[in-house]
Amino acid sequence: MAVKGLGKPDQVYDGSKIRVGIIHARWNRVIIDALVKGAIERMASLGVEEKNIIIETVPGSYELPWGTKRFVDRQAKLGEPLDVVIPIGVLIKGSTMHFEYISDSTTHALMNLQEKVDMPVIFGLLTCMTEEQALARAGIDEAHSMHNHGEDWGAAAVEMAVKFGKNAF
Ligand code: RBF
Repeated sequence: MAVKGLGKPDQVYDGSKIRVGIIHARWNRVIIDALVKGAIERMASLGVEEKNIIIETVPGSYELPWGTKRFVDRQAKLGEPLDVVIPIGVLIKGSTMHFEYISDSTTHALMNLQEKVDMPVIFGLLTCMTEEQALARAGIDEAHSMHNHGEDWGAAAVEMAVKFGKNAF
């Protein structure tokens, strides 16, 4: 029996009235693209309109926290404010300490960002020990494929925006 994972939602959330930002790093692009696709497909299945999904990129995961902050600010200034944002990055351990420092600092910064931007910031960061782990979590490792975590991030984004977002109550 599968225990891990998001599980069934308590209800189906209608995403037809929300605007979502996806901002993704460009490192480990094959995996990133699959995760972004998974998030978009899940949100579309929950009614989010294509025109209401805005995509932006940054070079690497370390750029995600500030990039996300400015993305949120920019959209507000343009008069197209986001209801929720999904920063997406894939960190794969190498032979130096970069992985540890970037994983830790980026995770904390994204968590703290939620209060600064006062909107849900979904945790779309994979922190994997191997490339195989990352491929499996993006649903593209045929031998060890798991479901695509991007789908969970899309579902979490819709739920958080609809249930707790600025227009929710
Ligand atoms: N960015 C990622 O998104 N994923 C990685 O796995 C990753 N590994 C890196 C490893 C090294 C040794 C360095 C120097 C950078 C790495 N980056 C990675 C890029 C990092 O997030 C950032 O874009 C750059 O350090 C520029 O600020």
